[in-house]
Amino acid sequence: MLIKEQSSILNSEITDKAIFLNRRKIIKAAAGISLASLLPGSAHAQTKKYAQVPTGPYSANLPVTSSEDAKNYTNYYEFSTHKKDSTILARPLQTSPWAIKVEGEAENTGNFNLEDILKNNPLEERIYRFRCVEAWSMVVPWIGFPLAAMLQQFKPTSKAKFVEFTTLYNPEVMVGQKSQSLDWPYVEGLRIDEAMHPLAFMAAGMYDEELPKQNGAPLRLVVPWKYGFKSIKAIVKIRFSETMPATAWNKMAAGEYGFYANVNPNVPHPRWSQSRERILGASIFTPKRKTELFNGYGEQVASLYTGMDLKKYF
Ligand SMILES: Nc1nc2c(c(=O)[nH]1)N[C@H]1C(S)=C(S)[C@@H](COP(=O)(O)O)O[C@H]1N2
Ligand SMILES: [Mo]
Repeated sequence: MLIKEQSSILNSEITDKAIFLNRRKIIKAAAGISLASLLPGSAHAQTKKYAQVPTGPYSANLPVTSSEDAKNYTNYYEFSTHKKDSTILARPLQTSPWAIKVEGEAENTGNFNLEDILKNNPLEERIYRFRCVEAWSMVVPWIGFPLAAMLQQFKPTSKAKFVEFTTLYNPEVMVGQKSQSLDWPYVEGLRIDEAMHPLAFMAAGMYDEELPKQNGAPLRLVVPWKYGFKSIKAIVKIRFSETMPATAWNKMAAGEYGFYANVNPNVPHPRWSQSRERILGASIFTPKRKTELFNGYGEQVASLYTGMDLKKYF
């Protein structure tokens, strides 16, 4: 009984925090406008680059993770397998200019400057839950645009059944690529209907600022209903294909990292039960959170997997 009461108190507190956050965003944006119009040019640098970006749909009803935690606890094997190291190791990475090569089953293929892609896709903020397969989770206010909007600009043909994404390969800078931790370059993929789902997102920023290098600058994928390893960083290539792409973690250990990788508390990973998650930044006294099927986005995405055995297609 006591436990039940406690969890209902927690829920109301969580909702209040979410409302508080949205209010704060509006107040902050209003403050940004009035300050910018009153102060001389030098003061503009004080305003965060993406402070005015409007908040889009699907905001998570959970407290947002502190930006310091999200920036300094990263998985980026191109630099290091240690979560705190990439913050410094990624600094030499040149993220501008940046081009993305589009290949395969599409009419509009070739090289695209990131600048042009950003011009063609209005930015919005998406406050999403994020769940790593290692059983920790966070809530991140991403800045970016729907993946579908960009993919449609490349005019995929009817043969495009999958989309493959590739990270930069440059072992001189990405020093982790000198080790064989993964088969480089990092590759991820989605079925075309997953890629076109309105929740699938391309992030160029977070916490109102440009994406930090260690979080995948200048452009990364965010697929909030799937384990974090699907959300590939520093994308240089997009390929539309008729067949399922071979993805980096799946090639490494197919029995551990499936192509679908939908968050699912009922399908344990060999080394991690997936039933609960540690909330990044929470005190050691905070109980672990119950993991939700599709990371809480079931209402939006479950229909993509109708008739599929999620234990088989994990
Ligand atoms: N290119 C690349 N993308 C990657 C990874 C990586 O090592 N290399 N790690 C993945 C994993 S396992 C997770 S959990 C998320 C972590 O994102 P974050 O470091 O911004 O929290 O990035 C994913 N994208
Ligand atoms: Mo992860």
